[in-house]
Amino acid sequence: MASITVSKPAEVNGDCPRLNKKYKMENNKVTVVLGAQWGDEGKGKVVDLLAINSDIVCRCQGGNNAGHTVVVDGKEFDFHLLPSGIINSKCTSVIGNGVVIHLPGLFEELKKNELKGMEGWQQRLIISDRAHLVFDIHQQVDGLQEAEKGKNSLGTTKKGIGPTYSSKATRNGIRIGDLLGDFNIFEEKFRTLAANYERMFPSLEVEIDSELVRYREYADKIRPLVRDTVAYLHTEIEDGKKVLVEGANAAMLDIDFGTYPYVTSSNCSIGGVCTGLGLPPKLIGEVLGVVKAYTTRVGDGPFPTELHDETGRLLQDRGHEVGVTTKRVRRCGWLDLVVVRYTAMVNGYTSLCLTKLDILDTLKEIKVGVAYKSNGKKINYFPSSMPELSNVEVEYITLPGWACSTEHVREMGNLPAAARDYVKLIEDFLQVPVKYIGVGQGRESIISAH
Ligand code: 2SA
Ligand code: GDP
Ligand code: MG
Repeated sequence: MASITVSKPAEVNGDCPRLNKKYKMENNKVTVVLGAQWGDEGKGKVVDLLAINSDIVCRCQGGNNAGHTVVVDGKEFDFHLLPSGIINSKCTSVIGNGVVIHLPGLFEELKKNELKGMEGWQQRLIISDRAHLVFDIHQQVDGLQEAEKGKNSLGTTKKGIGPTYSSKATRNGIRIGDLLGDFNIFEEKFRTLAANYERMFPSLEVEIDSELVRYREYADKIRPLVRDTVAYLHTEIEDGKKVLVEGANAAMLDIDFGTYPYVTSSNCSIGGVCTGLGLPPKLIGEVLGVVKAYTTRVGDGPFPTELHDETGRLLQDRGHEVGVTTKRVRRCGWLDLVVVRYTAMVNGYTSLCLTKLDILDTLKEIKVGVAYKSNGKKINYFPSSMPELSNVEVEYITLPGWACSTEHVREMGNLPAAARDYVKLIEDFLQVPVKYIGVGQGRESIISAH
């Protein structure tokens, strides 16, 4: 019998130099920045820093619930829908298909930043035609749903995020592409959406006709910015362009892996990068987890290491822990490594950026949560049940503080020994290297640790 030789299907692994274009593309991987806790870890600052070596910065999920702060030369910018790379004049910014866009909010944000000196965004902002629109009705519904829940409310930002992703999932959503197509079809879809919501919430006030007039104007304003971002990104990656992805919110707010139902309505972990931009997993390169040196949470839901004492207030004051979007005071607590180990499992961080180390400068002792006990027994999983998570007992390690300023430190070797020990504990526990350490708000306030 003749023997058949089966050669190794190298092309399948993408490592076949014969397929030159594909080979090159798969060696140009995308860098991802993700929040490793409950948000507000300082992702904006990290993205601004990495944007220096990037050509394209993308948002892949969430909407203007996010609030990302960038401080350059003492000037503070806050971004909600715009990628934080937008202030870098050599970067193109992409708002991907997974993002939900409130057009009035987007134009307000652009105007506000123009007044702060941002120029030329028209040439470097690209918006996906597949992204869903957040209407004012969605925002009203968000508020009404929260009010209906009463004491069980989630503490949403009331930016319409949940209702818009609900419309997307029930296939009643309206996309940017619909707005730019036949306006009669858009109008019909909008009237259906409004009628559905009016049936569900009789107190809802929708000025349908004036809203349609307004959206006809938005269509003209947005048209030059819209394109198929999937094809765009793949072509650019193939051409060797460096792509950076800016996660919004954070893994513990992820609709699947977060503290459900006290979560946002998108996948804020690594999966959202693939679905929100149309990028296959093999194009994902470095995944940088942004970890605040303590923990904060804004909105409701369990928070095992929360501090209701003087130390909690100190973290809140020194860290200026106030919501960038809603101005709500953020709840504060010790660093919870059980949380970060869990999000590291889900996200596969290749390195970490530890932010706001300087906020701990005045503490004599610092605690770190390292294990949970549930019903008196140590557990090796992260509870999915909120009653269980609310009742876990946290085991802490206590470390001495460094009790001096780290604000002006720019090299790892110049950090006080106790601060280096703090960083080492985090690395050892998570088995992920800390690549950057934040010691202040400004772009320059960073230590490259490796
Ligand atoms: P939503 O509005 O439906 O996404 O709210 C659901 C939960 O997600 C939380 N969430 C956030 N948590 C931290 N930071 C966020 N961005 C803003 C900021 C928040 C602000 O940067 O400070 O200004 O309040 C953000 N966005 C959503 C939210 O609190 C709910 O718990
Ligand atoms: P994001 O949502 O993850 O981008 O974070 P936010 O912008 O909502 O909140 C982080 C806050 O901490 C902002 O005010 C930042 O300017 C600030 N920040 C970021 N990194 C540092 C740091 O290393 N030290 C200090 N003191 N502030 C920082
Ligand atoms: Mg934020």
